[in-house]
Amino acid sequence: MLEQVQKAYERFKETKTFEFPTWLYGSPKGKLFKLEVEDCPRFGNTAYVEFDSLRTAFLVIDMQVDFCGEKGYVDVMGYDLSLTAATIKPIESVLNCVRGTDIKVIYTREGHEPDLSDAPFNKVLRSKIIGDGVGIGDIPPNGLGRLLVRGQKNWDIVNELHPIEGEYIVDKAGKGAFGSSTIHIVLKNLGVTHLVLSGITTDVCVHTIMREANDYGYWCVLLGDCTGATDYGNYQSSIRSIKMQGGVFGWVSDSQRFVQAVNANLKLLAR
Ligand code: C5J
Repeated sequence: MLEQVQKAYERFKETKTFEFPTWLYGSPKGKLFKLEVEDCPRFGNTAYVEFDSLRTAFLVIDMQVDFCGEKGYVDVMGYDLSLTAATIKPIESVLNCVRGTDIKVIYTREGHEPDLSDAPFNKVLRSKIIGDGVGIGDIPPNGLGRLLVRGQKNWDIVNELHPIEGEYIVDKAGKGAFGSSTIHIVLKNLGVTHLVLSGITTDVCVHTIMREANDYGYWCVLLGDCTGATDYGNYQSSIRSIKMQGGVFGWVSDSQRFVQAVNANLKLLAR
């Protein structure tokens, strides 16, 4: 391990690139491409992460009406929806770009069984208190359905970003995904090593999943304009914390740089 780290370190000094580690994963199966990332390894510096397209997944985390639409869970809690809804357009632009390449698209959805048998009591109670009597499992006045309950309209992914054939959906009851969903086996079966993350909310589900994936050794890049929190300060500190310690949870880039990298290298590859 340390010999390989030394070699990769020497290469990084020459290229400013976290190269795809063929010693670990074998030869590339798709096409290699590089993405510019922010402030790495020190604040103010730029670096690149190299991906193998066939081992890359674009993760769209919890882009459900409940987190960015009217009469959803976040709306009922009284937060400013524009902060989470602002992510829809940039995510749409990335989806339009990766569809038609060999990059996989994986969605997650947070939600509970109708009988709430998979919901922690304290989670449901706290939601009822912050929602002034309307919490998880309840229908808000003139609402679309029961908050955060599977199968309800408000639990669905927003229309603009709806999955299409060939894309994967992972359901989870918690904020993270690795503890209690099929995500890990799906990623393993697909041979994914590198994740490009998007979705809401930055400081809750996105950060939890990024931290879990990072601990399992996935190479994680969060697209900063494709994620939002219920509080702008929390968004900012979540982004900053990823970049501490030389990238303690991975890297940060944005939709424009990612789309540019994909378009320059992968367009027109058959799925
Ligand atoms: C929250 C999520 N914020 N998807 N869930 O409760 O981040």
